[in-house]
Amino acid sequence: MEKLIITAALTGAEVTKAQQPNLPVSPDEIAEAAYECYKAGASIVHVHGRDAEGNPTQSYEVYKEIKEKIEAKCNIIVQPSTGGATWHTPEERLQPVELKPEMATLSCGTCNFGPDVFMNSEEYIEKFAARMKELGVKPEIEVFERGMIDNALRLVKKGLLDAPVHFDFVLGVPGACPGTPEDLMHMVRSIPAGSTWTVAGIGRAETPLAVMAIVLGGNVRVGFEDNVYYEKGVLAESNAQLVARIARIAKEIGREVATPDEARKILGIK
Ligand code: KMH
Ligand code: ZN
Repeated sequence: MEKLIITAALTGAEVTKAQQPNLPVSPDEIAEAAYECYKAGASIVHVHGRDAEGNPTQSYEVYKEIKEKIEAKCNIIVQPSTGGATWHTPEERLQPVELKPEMATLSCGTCNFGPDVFMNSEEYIEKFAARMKELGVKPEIEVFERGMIDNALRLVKKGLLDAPVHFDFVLGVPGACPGTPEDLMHMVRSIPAGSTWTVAGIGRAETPLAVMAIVLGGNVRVGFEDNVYYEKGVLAESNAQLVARIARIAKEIGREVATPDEARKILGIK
C-alpha cells in the first residue's frame, strides 16, 4: 500500500471565527496553520482566500500572498480552491489557477450546498479543466455526488484531464451525498483502477471515514473547512490537532504517512 497523503483543509469559505475562534483567515494565519499541519504530517494544504473583513475571496493577489507565505515556510503542496463560495462567479473562482500551483480543486458537478446551490455547469467544468491542463496544474476532482465521477471521466475521454485521476470524495455536505461508510464504499468502487482518492468527511463523518480510507488504501482530508470539532461538543484547538490525530491513527494501523515529496510522486506531480 502507498503511504498516506494527509490534506489539511484549513479555512474553507463557510466557517467563521465565531464558530471556530482559531480559524486561520489572514495570509499570515493561513501560512502558520499550514506549517503546523506540515509538521503534524500533512503533505497537502487545501486553501481558501479571505479578504480583510474575513469574507471569502478568490482574489489572485490574496492567493498569491498565501502561496508565497506558505512556500517560505515549508515544501507542502499548496492546493488552492477553485470552488470558492457558492456566490462567486466562475471567472472569480478560476483566478488562483493563474498562479500555476502544483494542484487545484475541480468540482465536477452541481449540487445543493446547505441552503445554497453549488453551480458547476459542463461548460465551466470544461473551461476550468482546460485552463488547468494548459498551465500544468494537477486537478483534484471534488466529488459531492456519485455522478460527478462520470463527469470527470468524460473529461478524460475529451482529452481535458489526464489519467490516472485523483478524486476527493466530499461526503456529508447537507444537501449532497451523506457521509456513511456505504456511501464511501460506493464511491471507491466506482472509480477506475489506478485512480487515487482521498476522503473529506464533513462534520461527525470526518474521523470514521478517515479511518476507512487509511485501511482501504485511500487518503485523508481533515481540517476546519470540513469539521471544527475534535469530538462531540468540543472544538478542535487547531487544524494541526486534527492532522496529528490522523497521523497517529495511521501509525497505529501500520500505514506510513507520506512527506510532500512522496505525495508528489504518488500523485504524479512533476
Ligand atoms: N465552498 C464550496 C462551495 C473547493 O474548494 O473546491 C466549494 C468548495 C470546493 O469548497
Ligand atoms: Zn474547499
